[in-house]
Amino acid sequence: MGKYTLPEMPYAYDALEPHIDARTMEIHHTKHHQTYTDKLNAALENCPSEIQNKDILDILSEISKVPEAQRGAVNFNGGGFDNHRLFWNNMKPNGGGEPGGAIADAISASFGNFAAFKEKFSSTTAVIQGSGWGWLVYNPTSKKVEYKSMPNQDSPRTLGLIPLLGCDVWEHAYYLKYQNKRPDYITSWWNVVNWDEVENRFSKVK
Ligand code: MN3
Repeated sequence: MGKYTLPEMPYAYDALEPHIDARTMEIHHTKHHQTYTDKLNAALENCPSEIQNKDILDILSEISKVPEAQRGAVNFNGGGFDNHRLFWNNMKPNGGGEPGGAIADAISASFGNFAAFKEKFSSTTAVIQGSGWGWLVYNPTSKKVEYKSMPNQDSPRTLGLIPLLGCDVWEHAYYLKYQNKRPDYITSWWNVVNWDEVENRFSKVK
């Protein structure tokens, strides 16, 4: 039994239909997320105890402290473990729409208005080469929310950024329903965004 276990889904696999199909959600959770979890545990078993005893969020934010032999595996699988648990929770059935409150004000301050943010997020995430994620992050240095594309499973935390909203654009996230049409998946994904969760994350970092 490793340190980390696969988090439970906060809703049923078919709850995000028709935007994200049940089969994709089931494979994504039970196969992909499970594999990141298992491989994170395996990589940590080969790390010194001072690494093993830290929380994965602290490990990711100080990834250079992981011994070089394990750093790649911890970065990839630790990022995959954390990114996906954020992803499940930053979606919900009957989501979408526009945020309110402080996160809405922060988005307008950084991007001009919500429509401009949505356009920037969608168009930039659509053209990520290969596999990766589009993120709305909080930058503690600038004290602003920003857009950030990340390759593979690299966590925004490894750059000192706090992830607020992530869109997984690995093909495994959409290929069964959307095939090569990543922009169509992203357009549909906005309908399941859980803005309450994004606002909740933002409230903790300010
Ligand atoms: Mn994924």
